[in-house]
Amino acid sequence: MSDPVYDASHIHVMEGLEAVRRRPAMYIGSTDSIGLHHLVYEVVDNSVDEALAGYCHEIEVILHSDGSASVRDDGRGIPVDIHPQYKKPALEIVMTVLHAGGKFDHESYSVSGGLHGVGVSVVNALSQWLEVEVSRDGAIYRQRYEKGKTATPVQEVGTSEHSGTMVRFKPDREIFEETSFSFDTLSQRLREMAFLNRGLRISIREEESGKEKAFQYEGGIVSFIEYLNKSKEVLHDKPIYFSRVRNGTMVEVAIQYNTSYNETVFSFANNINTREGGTHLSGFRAALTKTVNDFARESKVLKGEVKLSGEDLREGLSAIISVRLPDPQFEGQTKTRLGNSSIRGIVESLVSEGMAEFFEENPDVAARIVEKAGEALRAREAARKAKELTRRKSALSSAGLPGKLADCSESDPAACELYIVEGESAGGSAKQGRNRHFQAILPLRGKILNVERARLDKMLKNAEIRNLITALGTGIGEDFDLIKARYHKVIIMTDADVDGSHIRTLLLTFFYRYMRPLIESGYVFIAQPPLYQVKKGKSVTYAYSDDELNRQLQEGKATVQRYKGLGEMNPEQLWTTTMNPADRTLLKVSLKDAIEADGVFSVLMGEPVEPRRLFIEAHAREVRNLDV
Ligand code: 0RA
Repeated sequence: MSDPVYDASHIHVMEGLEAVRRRPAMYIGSTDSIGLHHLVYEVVDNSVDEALAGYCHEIEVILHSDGSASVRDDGRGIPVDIHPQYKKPALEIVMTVLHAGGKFDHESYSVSGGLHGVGVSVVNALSQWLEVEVSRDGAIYRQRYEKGKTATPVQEVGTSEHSGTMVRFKPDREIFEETSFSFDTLSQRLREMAFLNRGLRISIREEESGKEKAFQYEGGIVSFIEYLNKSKEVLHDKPIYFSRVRNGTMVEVAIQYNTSYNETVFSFANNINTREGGTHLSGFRAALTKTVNDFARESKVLKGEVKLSGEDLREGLSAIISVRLPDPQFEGQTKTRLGNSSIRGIVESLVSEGMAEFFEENPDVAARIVEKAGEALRAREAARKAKELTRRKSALSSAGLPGKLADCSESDPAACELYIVEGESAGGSAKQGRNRHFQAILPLRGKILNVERARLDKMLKNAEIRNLITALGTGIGEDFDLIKARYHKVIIMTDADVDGSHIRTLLLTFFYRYMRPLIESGYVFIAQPPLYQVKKGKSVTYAYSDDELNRQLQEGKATVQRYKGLGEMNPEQLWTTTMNPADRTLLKVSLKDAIEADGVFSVLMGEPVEPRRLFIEAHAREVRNLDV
């Protein structure tokens, strides 16, 4: 230890990791729950790199009861031989020197990085303790560190016929505001990793709860697309797939159109989800538009000189774009936009080639995509005209309210309520029973259009929808203006049967898709009409659930009438049970998570019947806590 060169480098090493502890956010983004989970991703990324090099086939993550997490892989194992420059085992260098985490041979195709890729030494620096176990060359080696500092030397502790690396660490409470790992958050990311790395098996287990999951997809990103489209009706059974390499950049693409009108596109660069897009995504879009237009022109599927726009091609598009490149530059607010400018051209050219080849071999699929995009083009054109028309109409007529609307006399929207009532007869009772000072009634005839399946142009042709839009006064979509809302309570009142719940879902879907701020502002409610009338002699009470009915029946002899619909109640009963603010119950519709809700609506309202039925069955008993 008298070698001064060694001592100098030793001091340098310690300074490096001290810097990480002083400013952790510089290395992992934050010290909240998000930063905490990055620790696991960082270690997993290193194992995934080993898989990309072709040596690792399985990664196992365990959340231990003591608050530590371990990541085990069956790769080559981190080398343990003495590093000539540092005169220490390579393992110790990898764990304690900043940015020494990568492979020493730089030609290797190391692709993780970017957001993470800071090196496993950063995880070490931010851990109360970290233990690593390497199986290599017939032996097992172990080393322990505390707050990034070597606690024990590399020791040979046994023999093994296998190779691999196991890293176990406990995040330091002095650094992190939050130190408990979320099984679900990690599962989500690990599943994504498994999709992006075909064949790689990644499992996760939580000791405390016994929960475990394993992900392995022989189809890679093709399986990813199938997963995204599982509750959708697809336009072509076999996803479009290709993978091509140029100038050290690999591009892998999977595309499958579905019959919905929404777009689901995920792009990745070196396994990092580039939520803000970037050059690879714009190259992909340019290529998609170009090849589909080329095919449309040459095959004459579309007549005349039609030019499909990128927007036309987005309807019903599900796609995964995964690129791997040597030196990714991440930009943007959350450092999730790929900035390398040379990638745009490479991706555009490779995707054009891949798509053209696929279209040549599958002209029927290409034709279906062109037809769908052609429909989108026509619908967009029609919607533009229809919107202009409704705009002009409302500008002309000053009153212009639908004839079916029984409006209230109060003019302050904050005090006004609009009841949307299923059926003309219930609508009639509601009109008579209401307090006309602040309660307005809009009866709806039968089922309104299924807005999830209908495009804007078709929707605007539907009289019930137009009445609803005019009555609310806000406009829709990008024209929506909350200030113009004529009522601050919009109450859906439907029968307590299957049709009623269907109409309620249709209305909620409409609000969610075209008037989302109305839900976000807490303006949308669901009325709770009683299910039963209970008569005991002269006294009449109502039961709003089976439990309530049973309770009331235990208290004495009674005759029970089951309400099959709102129409069976007279105006006064409707007022007493469902509309009188003094006694009624209203459920407020809330929007917990837009993405989750999006999924719920696709499941509920998309074409395929099976997933929809399952959802309704599973949630039918939870209507009282309905969260959209
Ligand atoms: C440096 C060099 C080699 C492998 C690794 C690091 C390596 C690192 C990690 C981190 C987690 N799992 C890992 N597996 C391997 C190549 C060693 C060789 O050439 O044999």
